[in-house]
Amino acid sequence: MQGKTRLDPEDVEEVVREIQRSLIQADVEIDLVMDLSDRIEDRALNEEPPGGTTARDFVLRIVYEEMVDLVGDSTDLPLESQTILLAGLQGSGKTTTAAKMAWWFSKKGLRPAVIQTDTFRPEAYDQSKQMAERAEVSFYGDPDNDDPVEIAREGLEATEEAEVRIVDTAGRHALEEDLIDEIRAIDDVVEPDRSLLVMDAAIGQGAKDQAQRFEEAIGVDGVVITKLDGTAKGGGALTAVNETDSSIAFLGTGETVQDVERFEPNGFISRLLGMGDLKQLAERVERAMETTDEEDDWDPEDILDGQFTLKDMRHQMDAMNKMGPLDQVLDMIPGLGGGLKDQLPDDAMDVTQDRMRSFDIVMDSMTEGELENPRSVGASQTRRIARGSGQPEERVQELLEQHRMMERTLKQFQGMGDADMQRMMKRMEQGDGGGGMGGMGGMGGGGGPFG
Ligand SMILES: Nc1nc2c(ncn2[C@@H]2O[C@H](COP(=O)(O)OP(=O)(O)OP(=O)(O)O)[C@@H](O)[C@H]2O)c(=O)[nH]1
Ligand SMILES: [Mg+2]
Repeated sequence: MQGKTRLDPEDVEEVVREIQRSLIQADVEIDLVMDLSDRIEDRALNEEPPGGTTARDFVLRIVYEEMVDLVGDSTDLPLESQTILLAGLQGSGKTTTAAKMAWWFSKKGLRPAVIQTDTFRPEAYDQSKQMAERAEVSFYGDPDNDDPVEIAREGLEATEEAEVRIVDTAGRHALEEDLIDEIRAIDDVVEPDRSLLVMDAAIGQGAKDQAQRFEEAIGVDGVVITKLDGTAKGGGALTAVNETDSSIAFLGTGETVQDVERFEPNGFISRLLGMGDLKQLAERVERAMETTDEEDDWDPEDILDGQFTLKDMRHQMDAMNKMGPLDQVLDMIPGLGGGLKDQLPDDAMDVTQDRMRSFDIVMDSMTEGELENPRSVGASQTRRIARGSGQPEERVQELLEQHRMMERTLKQFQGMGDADMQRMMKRMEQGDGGGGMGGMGGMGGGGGPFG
């Protein structure tokens, strides 16, 4: 469609078919997919493109608007005192999500507490307590009490000083009547401001029944989709959103308490359609930068107008590490997700992380002057550094070569105006490979640590 100004039905049909394929692959329910494609087709063929818009832009906009309509906005979550009840199937990720959400609220400046009412699974108490510790939030549970309703009541009293109270419940199948009665009783005692249904991204067609029953029992205000770091795209959960007339609140993207994101339609849509997710990547970069040690006043901006030293490179490597496993980060880069990455051997990511660690060890054996001015490292210094760090000389050379490569990439960014930057991002987004790995130069050092 590129370059065309008029739409013909075959073009539209082809676009619609491609979207259908992506969505069905992402587990979106067929009915939802069909409704969506009808609407896209109808609008694309009957609406008048505004003057000056190309056919491609016009269709993209319709697709985007309809997708936003399908996935909805994120669940409204005011940053104020509130009680949140979590429900869901066994193993869907409730306990993990409780700690993650508590961590998230604490980062927003609120005092959270997790209340664990699972008396069903013996390990639940310890698991929950440990995760709350990791999230550095208050915790209430009572391993000696086997009445979840009583624990909930006592928990609310015990955590009175907390602002956001997150009540975790035992996993249950919505079709088991006694468990549904139990969560109803907890719901009555807790009187939550919102109840969230936690769902594994891999949930497929089962989502519908489950969602209906939980909706009847406690009323669902929002959905949390977990395990989006796996291969499942979470499209099944959209059925639950549709069924409960609710919205998505959070996304879980890993096992640690920080692996949580507030739902945001843009990123989720790109993920469903199999495009990279620039916005999310940007957020991760930002978060990683926030937690980077501030022991010396390192400013990433300096790199762009000054020298790029080994110290800068080390900071970049640290920041990359904090963003999470490299394969996850790569997944979010447009044009890489599912493409190039899949061609890498399975252990390629581990190897590169090992490599980054060994670079770190090498740098520990370098002098301040060498770190500031890596070009001063000659053959004799290389030998000394290798001996000092217990690494082979080739590793030291590799590090220096890596640094030169990153420096070269960064040179290209220097003097680049905002407009150029945006153009480059756009090109990456369109996935024509123009950016690809090289595009990472800005944050990771083009092609850099990935070998
Ligand atoms: N990779 C990944 N694993 C997750 C995520 N969320 C949870 N898990 C894992 O999934 C498993 C189940 O998570 P839990 O939080 O215990 O699930 P639950 O719903 O509390 O389980 P029950 O209390 O037994 O019903 C654990 O091994 C978690 O580490 C996620 O977003 N990504
Ligand atoms: Mg649990």
